[in-house]
Amino acid sequence: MSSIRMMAESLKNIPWQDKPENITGAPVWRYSENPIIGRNPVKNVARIFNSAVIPYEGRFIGVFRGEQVNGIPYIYLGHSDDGIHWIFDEEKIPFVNEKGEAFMPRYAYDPRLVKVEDTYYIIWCQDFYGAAIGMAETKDFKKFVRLENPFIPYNRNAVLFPRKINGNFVLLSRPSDSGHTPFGDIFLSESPDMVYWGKHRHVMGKGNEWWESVKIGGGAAPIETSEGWLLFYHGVSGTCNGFVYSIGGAVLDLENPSIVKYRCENFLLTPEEWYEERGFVPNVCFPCATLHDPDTGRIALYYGCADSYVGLAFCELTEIMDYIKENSVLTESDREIGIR
Ligand code: BMA
Repeated sequence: MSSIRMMAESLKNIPWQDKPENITGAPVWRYSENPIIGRNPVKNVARIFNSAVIPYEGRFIGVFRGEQVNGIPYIYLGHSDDGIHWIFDEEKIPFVNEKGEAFMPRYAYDPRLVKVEDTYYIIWCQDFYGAAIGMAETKDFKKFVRLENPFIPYNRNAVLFPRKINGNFVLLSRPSDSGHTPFGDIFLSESPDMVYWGKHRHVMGKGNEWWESVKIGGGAAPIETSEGWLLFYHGVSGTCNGFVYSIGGAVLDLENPSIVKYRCENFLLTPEEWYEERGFVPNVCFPCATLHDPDTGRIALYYGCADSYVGLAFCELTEIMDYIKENSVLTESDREIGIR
């Protein structure tokens, strides 16, 4: 076992269960009481899934994809004492523009939530003449200021790094089409101010392995470690019955994160439990956030299940990094800095 350090604030109250004896394959195990969020969780919302959480003032706060009973997805705020039991606001997050006027997206889904310095950023997918990236910032989870469309369509799965790199904000995204995109690589973009984005680089292409052979997309905000940025992402394969979404793991270079240092050829988690295999869209494990604690190396991974539920899984930093390294297979485009 190596001893790898995680650069993050301590999180003593991270949700946790010890690893069961019977784990084979990747060292990632599900919370025994999954799913942690079931159907009809709040008034007028049929399903909550693909959602992100963060520690806040000694408790937890999250942004949740709520599929309304009219079928339109929106983002709702949730609060929790333990990261497992959640209470949701009945109203959608009330986004405003910089003048303080209401500025609601037509729809919003797959939110991520990342703190950089003293600001929390919410990033999601919305309609901007097609599927595109939406963004807002908040400092207090009371006022949510939307930033005007940062990218042209079509794009999804935007994931912000939790600190600036070489003075710039850094964001992963997955250029796409406006439908059930049958392709997709992860790219990276930089910005000095979260308004203007450029220096786009290719990070990772869809994999050679079956489970990620159609497309991939960023998942949880990368975790900074002494060996590089640990990224949980989703990989999609095509079957005669539709797409299957699994969770993969990679490690990106700390200062040049468009370079992939390690990429696990095996999935870390794939649909196996009833709440992953059965639901509105079967066979989906869709990672969106982690909670993590540098003192213990514990990582709690939040993932959407079958477009119907939220699941929680656990792993330990050194163990998961060792597994990714031992099973790493890199392609030429992984090793490149991603400029052509
Ligand atoms: C993707 C996104 C996700 C969803 C997945 C499976 O394209 O829309 O929100 O979980 O499909 O349906």
